[in-house]
Amino acid sequence: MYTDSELSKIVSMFSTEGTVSGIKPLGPGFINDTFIVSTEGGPRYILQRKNHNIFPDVPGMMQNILLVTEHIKKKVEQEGGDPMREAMTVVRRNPATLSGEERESRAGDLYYRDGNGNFWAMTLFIEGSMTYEKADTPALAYKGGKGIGKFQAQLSDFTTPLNETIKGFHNIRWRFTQWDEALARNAAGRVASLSEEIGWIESRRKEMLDFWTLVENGSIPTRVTHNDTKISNILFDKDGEVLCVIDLDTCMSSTSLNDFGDAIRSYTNTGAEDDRDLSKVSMSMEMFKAYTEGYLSERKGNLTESELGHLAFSARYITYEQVLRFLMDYIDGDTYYKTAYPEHNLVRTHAQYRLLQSMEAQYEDMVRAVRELGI
Ligand code: GN1
Ligand code: MG
Repeated sequence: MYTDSELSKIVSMFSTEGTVSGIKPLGPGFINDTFIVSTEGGPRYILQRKNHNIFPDVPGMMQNILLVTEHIKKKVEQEGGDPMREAMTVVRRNPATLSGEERESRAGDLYYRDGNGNFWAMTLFIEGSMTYEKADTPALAYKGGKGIGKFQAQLSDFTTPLNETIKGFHNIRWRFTQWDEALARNAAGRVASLSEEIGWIESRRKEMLDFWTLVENGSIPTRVTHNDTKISNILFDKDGEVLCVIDLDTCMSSTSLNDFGDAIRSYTNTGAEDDRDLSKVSMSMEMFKAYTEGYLSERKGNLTESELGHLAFSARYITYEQVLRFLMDYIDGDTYYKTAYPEHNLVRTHAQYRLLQSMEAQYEDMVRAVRELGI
């Protein structure tokens, strides 16, 4: 925990306008710590402690975010939009606070490293914006889908190679390597009590690897994607229109299917990601259709046959991967995700598994819906 005066000092490292009048925690992120900074006579800002245990190369990550946001801003300008509202703005360091070493280093003015070794970064807060934890109407799911479709379109001609901020993030082959190691390590001594849950993962190992082989052999293309498209990572305006996509920490080269699948995992869930009441958890076909329609309204003509043909499967893939990641973290003793109580990762595992089962049960309908909407 940081005291108010420590946080004020951190804020003073950045090029802010006005006089800082408050720094308050914001949002339920699982990885980073986020604060909103208010000023008198200036705008509001978002300050984040970037979790460097999870993102080993924060400078590389900040470089990605700068490049991507600058590219999107250019696109927004060309379309006559407002680049300050329809893209995130990275706030650089206050030049007067930069040491010679920071000045020389890669992306050195995009973050501040404090005395505890923690990395901090700042962006502008977009006034009049809001986020949702849940998509309550198909209209919102449609707009969310359109927002991610537009984001992918804006980045479709982005060619600068991006740093891989988390190794093998949605690469299930790499996830299985980590999984096998976690089982062998049995760090928290929980493996013996989890034979049923481990069976859920093992029984689907082959079909998931078969899918990923198509990415590895180039049948499914790789593009610049967001990779963490849950609804809370989108800013909407007061009328429910998408302003921009936020949380660009995992923006890198991957398949467009991962963005689609992760969004479906989030938008269509009738329950919460960590619902204890499994009877509330299922995939809403209505939300699936709405999101897909919004997404395809922006991307239809730009996806390959193989992408279109695997959209429905990608929802199963990412939800399966999420079951694996929550369970693996539980097996590891809860070292990755923030947890609110001791069994939290196990509860998340069960809730996401129920969602996966619901997708599997409705799979034929999902495939049919994509086909109809994709024509
Ligand atoms: C994390 O950072 P946040 O809270 O938006 C995670 C995602 C998971 C998600 C589950 C870098 O997202 O991959 O899908 O939690 N991000 C990272 O809610 O691991
Ligand atoms: Mg994130």
